[in-house]
Amino acid sequence: MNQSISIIGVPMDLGQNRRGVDMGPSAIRYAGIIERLENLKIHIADLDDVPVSRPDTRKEVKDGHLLNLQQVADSNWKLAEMVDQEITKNRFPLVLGGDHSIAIGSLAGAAKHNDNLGVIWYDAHGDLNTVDTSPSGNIHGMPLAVSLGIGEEKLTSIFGYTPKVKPENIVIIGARSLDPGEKELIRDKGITVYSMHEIDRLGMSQVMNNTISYLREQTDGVHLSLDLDGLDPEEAPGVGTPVIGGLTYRESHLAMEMLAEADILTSAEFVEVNPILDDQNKTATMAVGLMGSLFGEKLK
Ligand code: HAR
Ligand code: MN
Ligand code: MN
Ligand code: MN
Repeated sequence: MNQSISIIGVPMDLGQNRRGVDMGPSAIRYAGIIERLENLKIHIADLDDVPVSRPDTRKEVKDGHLLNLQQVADSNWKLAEMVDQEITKNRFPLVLGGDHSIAIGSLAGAAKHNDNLGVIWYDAHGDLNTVDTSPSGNIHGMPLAVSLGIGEEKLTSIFGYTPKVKPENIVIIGARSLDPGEKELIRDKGITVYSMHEIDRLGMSQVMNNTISYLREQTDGVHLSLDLDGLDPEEAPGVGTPVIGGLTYRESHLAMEMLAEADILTSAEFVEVNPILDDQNKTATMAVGLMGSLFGEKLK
């Protein structure tokens, strides 16, 4: 893996309606991400956070059904520019959220550098809603659809091109809460999904072996988008939309170690850490542990 990492914080909480997830990047820094990676002899540059406007907590700003559309679009455009710049400088972008709407900008910046960018979407959710299928109007439930070029034009057109990814280059891991419209899109587009059902049947080791060998064949770079709500809320309670029956820390840790060994990633993001809903920064600490493994920490 690239041994120069640029950390980009995105204090975004406008893609959903629970406050506090904008403090995710601070919580992850406070939990020691910089020191943890520096111990691995990785060169770290901690860049400034992407500017995000403050929500008006007294009233909802809705564009039709979409919450905070313009502000989410503006921040994602800036994030795309930063991710693009870091990759151009041959540095690995590690993006810290913030709610999952920021994957729109991460993928827009990263996919510019690949014809066939692979995406590992590690999440309880599919984030494949559009303005028509979304039950909530929350953009954090839409970034994967947006990156496929489906949905609101102000989002799909970010960074001046669309689509960013192809459906056959996506692997979703950990899904257990999919809306009807998302299931339909998964079927229509033939997107690979390892839901909790397949993970229980095959085991994480087999799931990761399949994912890695498939993406290695199929793609020319891979972005990991890890939503902490993919983990079980008993272990990782600091998330805005917890879903029971999730992945354990042990399974996730194994997945990160296997990705480190496979050396296929070209960018990554860790999202949805909400310290207000957390228990003593446990979820941010877990995120830091996972990133340590992802970047090559070994037990022996
Ligand atoms: N599917 C629901 C919606 O679109 C909930 C999405 C929850 N989202 C996230 N992203 N935390 O994974 O509103
Ligand atoms: Mn904010
Ligand atoms: Mn998500
Ligand atoms: Mn999620």
